[in-house]
Amino acid sequence: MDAVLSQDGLLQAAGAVLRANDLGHMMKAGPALYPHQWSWDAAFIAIGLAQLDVSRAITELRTVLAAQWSTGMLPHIVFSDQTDYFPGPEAWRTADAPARPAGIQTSGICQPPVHAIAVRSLLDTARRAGGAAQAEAEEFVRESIGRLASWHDWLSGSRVLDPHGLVEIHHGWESGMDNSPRFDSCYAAVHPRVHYDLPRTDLQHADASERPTDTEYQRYLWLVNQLADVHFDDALAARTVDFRCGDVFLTAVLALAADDLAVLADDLGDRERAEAERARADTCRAAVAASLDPDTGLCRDYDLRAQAWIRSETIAGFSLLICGGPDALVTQQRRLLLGERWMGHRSLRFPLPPSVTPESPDYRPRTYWRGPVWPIMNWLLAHAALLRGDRTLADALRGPGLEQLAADGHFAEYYQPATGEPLGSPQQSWTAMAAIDWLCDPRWTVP
Ligand code: 2M8
Repeated sequence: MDAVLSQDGLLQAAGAVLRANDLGHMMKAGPALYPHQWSWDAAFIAIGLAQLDVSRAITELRTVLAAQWSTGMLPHIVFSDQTDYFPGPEAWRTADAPARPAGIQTSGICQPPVHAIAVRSLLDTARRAGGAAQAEAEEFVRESIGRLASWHDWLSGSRVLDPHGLVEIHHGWESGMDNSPRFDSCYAAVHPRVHYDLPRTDLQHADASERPTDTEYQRYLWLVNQLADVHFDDALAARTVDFRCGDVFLTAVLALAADDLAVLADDLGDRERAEAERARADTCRAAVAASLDPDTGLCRDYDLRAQAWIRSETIAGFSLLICGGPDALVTQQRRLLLGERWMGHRSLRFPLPPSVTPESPDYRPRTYWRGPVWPIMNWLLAHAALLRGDRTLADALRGPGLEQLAADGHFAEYYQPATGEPLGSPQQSWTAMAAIDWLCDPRWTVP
């Protein structure tokens, strides 16, 4: 499909992607490369899915929430019965973890907490539709608020050990931005003492130049095994695992999600929970603002093993534009994002932010989270801008974001910034969701 799609054509094609990836109770993140349910993908997908079918969107979130661990953690993968993905359930050894959910196969780590954002968005969409959809969504909010609250409590309680108040991660996969240069220094300290067989199923579906290397996968597996050895116990993991990073982006997402959970709690008349979530959002936001690098103007992650701030020029540096913060800092970040190192870079096919600035020595325009443009990031930045009332920035992301998707119709996982070449998994569910939400939700076009 190479002709530029009309908006109607784009919407039809995006709906077809989700129908094709649908396993009934969960959406595959991608048709071949990702045959299971990923946690933050599912939350994003539910936002777009609600525009088409509120009941199906609720099912998606129910599947995520049903896999919650007794600690409160939502695992990063809920496995389907498909077998062609590595590392699959046996590599995770979660059967030995006391906190795992009964009867459901999951991984043992988390991903960014987009879920309350999804539930609130779904509720808004259902209320616009009214009738049975609204009643079902309101019932779902009552049903899910406890699980969402314990998810957030777990993140703040068990994962904020970092003195700077950032949520701590124990694997790059927890960040969602697996091989981003954000984590190069943390991974440099990960020294596998075992050499693993790597059935790289991913390389059957994407070119090796677009994926992490074998050396990176050896480290990924080593960390999985270190965590499995302590049965994914958070306190033990913090003492033993080689990788400990205060994740500024995940912290910003938690702030945004806590704001939304506060709104949902208010809606149910649960003032205590609403106040707890607002306090959490404030704490997270303050930590994100405090991470700002005065030289680059970007937010920073913190390497807990080396006890050092990490300097890298990645899209996660714009975390203040995700969660909001002091006006002067938000204005400064906004200027930077629209400027010539990022959305205004001379090399870009579409004026959209690459995952790493092309000015960085770490920039790899075809390689996964090391350079390509990710439509889901464009959607998230646009969503956050709109919440802040910054329609100009939201439009600057949505307009070219839709053009990029209409130009090839592949709904790629990511795109080469300079050429617009679709990369990674085609027909990626969350990319389709971005198109659907941008085209269907009236908030994008009605002031
Ligand atoms: C990518 O991550 C998985 C591992 O979790 C992989 O490469 O196999 C990341 O982009 C992650 O953020 C995403 O949730 C997942 C599925 O889309 O793919």
